[in-house]
Amino acid sequence: MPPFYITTPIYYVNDAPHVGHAYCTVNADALARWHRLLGDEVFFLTGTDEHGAKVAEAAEQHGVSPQEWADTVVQRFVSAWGDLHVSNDDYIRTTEPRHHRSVQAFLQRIYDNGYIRLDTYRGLYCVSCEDYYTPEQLVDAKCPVHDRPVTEMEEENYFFELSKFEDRLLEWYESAPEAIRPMTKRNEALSFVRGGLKDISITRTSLEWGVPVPWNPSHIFYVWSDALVNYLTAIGFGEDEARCAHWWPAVHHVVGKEILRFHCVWWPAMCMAAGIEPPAHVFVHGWLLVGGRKLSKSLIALAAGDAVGNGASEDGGDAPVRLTEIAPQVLTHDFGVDPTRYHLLREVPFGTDGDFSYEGMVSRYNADLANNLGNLVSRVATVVASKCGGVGPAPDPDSALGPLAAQIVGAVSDAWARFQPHEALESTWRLIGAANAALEAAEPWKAEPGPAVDAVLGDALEVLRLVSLLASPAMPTTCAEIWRRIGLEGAPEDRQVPEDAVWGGYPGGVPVERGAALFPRRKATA
Ligand code: ME8
Repeated sequence: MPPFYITTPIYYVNDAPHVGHAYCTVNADALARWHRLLGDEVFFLTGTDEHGAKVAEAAEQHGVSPQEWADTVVQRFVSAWGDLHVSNDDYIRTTEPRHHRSVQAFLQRIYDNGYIRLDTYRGLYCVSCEDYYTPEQLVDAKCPVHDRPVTEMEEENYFFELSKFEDRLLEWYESAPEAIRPMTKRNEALSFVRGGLKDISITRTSLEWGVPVPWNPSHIFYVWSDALVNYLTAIGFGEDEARCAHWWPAVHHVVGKEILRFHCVWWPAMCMAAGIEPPAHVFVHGWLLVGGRKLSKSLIALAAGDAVGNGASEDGGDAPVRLTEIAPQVLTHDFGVDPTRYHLLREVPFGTDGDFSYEGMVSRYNADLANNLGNLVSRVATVVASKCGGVGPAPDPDSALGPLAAQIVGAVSDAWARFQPHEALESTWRLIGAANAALEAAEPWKAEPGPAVDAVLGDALEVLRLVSLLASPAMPTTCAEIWRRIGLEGAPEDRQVPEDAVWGGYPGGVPVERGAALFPRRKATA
C-alpha cells in the first residue's frame, strides 16, 4: 500500500470558514477518498492556523483572549468540515502543545545548522497576509491581495537565510519537474527564485501570541514559520522518527495560489536547511471568484431559506456578496451536501481561477444531477419494477458500453492522478450519458419483457455500479445510496479501483429499489 499523505492549508481562525476554504478542502478530500479507493494508505490532514497578528487582532476586536477566540472559531471549521463529510484523518491546531514542540525542534535544527541570524527588519506589513511588501509591490499604496493599508514596521528579528538556497531550489525544480503543479505555477516559482532571494524574517518581538523561540524566548516565531511546520507535526516530527519517515517526503500539499511563495520557495528551503527532503508535490489551485452577475445578499438569503450561515444577510439589502461572506452551510442547506461537493469539484478546473455563482450552481445541478444521474437512477428502477418484477438483470458481457466503460475508467484514473477532479467527473458523466442514450434508443419501457429488455437494463445497472464507484470520492453518500438501491452489498468505499471497476461486476438477480428522487429538479433563479 503506497503511502499518500495529503494536506490542505491550515486556515486562519480570524474569521469563519467560507466557500473558498470549502473549495480547497473538498478537493483535497475527494483526492484522499480516490486514493483510498486505489488501496493506498492515506493520511489526510487539515487544520487551523491560530497564531499571528491577524488572529490576535480579531480576538481583541471581540474582547476575548486569542486562545478563547481560536477555541470558538475552530469549532466552526470542524463543524463545516463535518457537515461537508470531509474525511480528514487528523486535525491540527497550531496552538496544540505537539505543534509547539515540533516547531521548536524544527527551527532549532535550522538554527544549529547555521542558517538563522539576528538582524533589524524594516518594511511594509499587511496584517491580513501576515507578510511584508516592498513599495513597488503595493497597488494604490495598499496590499495587492487584500486592498487594505499596510503598516510600517521595524524590529529586531531572526532571519532565515533563504538567499543561501537559490541554487539548491533551482536544482530541485530541475530534478523534480513534477514537484510543483500546474506547470504555470512551477514556472512562477522558478522565476521568483531566478529573480533573487532575500533572507526572511522569521520571528517577532512585537507580539506575544505565538510559539516562543527556544534559543531566545523574548522572540516568538512569525506565524508563517510556525504554520508551515504543521505538516511535520502531524506525522510526529521530532518525536516519532519512524512514523515521520514513513510519510515524508511522500506528501501532497494542496494550496491556493496566493500562498505559492510560502509553499514552493520558503518551505522547501526550510526543509533543506533542517536536513530533510522537500515535499514531493505541491498542487497550487486557483481562486473561486464571484463575478459575472454579482451574487447579492438577498439572493443568498433566499437560497438559504433565511435559515443559516453568515452568508444570509443581516442588513437585508441587495449589496454584492464577497465569496468570503458565503458560509459553506448556506449551500449545503439549500442544495444538499453531495450536490455542493459535486459543484465545488466539477465547476472550475482545479488549478485555474473560476466563477462561483448561484445560478451556475442551479443549472449544473439540474443538468448533471437531476436530468442525468438522477434520471438514470429513477428510470432504471422504474422499468426494472415494471418489466423485471423489481429484480435487476445481469449486464451483457459483450455490451458496446463495456469498452467505453473501460476507456472511461482509464480516463478517470488518469485525471485523479493529475489532481483534476473536474475532469474525472466529466469523464464519469460521459458514461452516464451513454447509458441514458442506450436506454432511449432501446425504449425498454415500451418493449415486452424478455432477454433484450434484460440486457439493456442490466447494462444500465452495471453503469450505475461503475458510476457509484468512480463518483464516490465526490458524492460518497449518494453513491452509497445508489449502490444500496441497486441491490449491492456494502458501499463503494469498501471496493477497489481498478479491480472492481471492470465491466460485468453487477451480479444480476438482486432486488432493485425504487426510491424518492435523488435530485429533485430546481427552479432557475434568474
Ligand atoms: O493562507 N478560492 O490561511 P487562509 C479558492 N493560514 N480558495 C480559497 C479562496 C478562494 N476565493 N479563499 C481562500 C492561510 N481559499 C494560511 C495558510 S498553510 C501552512 C497556512 C483557500 O485562511 C485557498 O486554499 O487565508 C487558500 O490558499 C486558503 O484558503 C487560505 O486560507
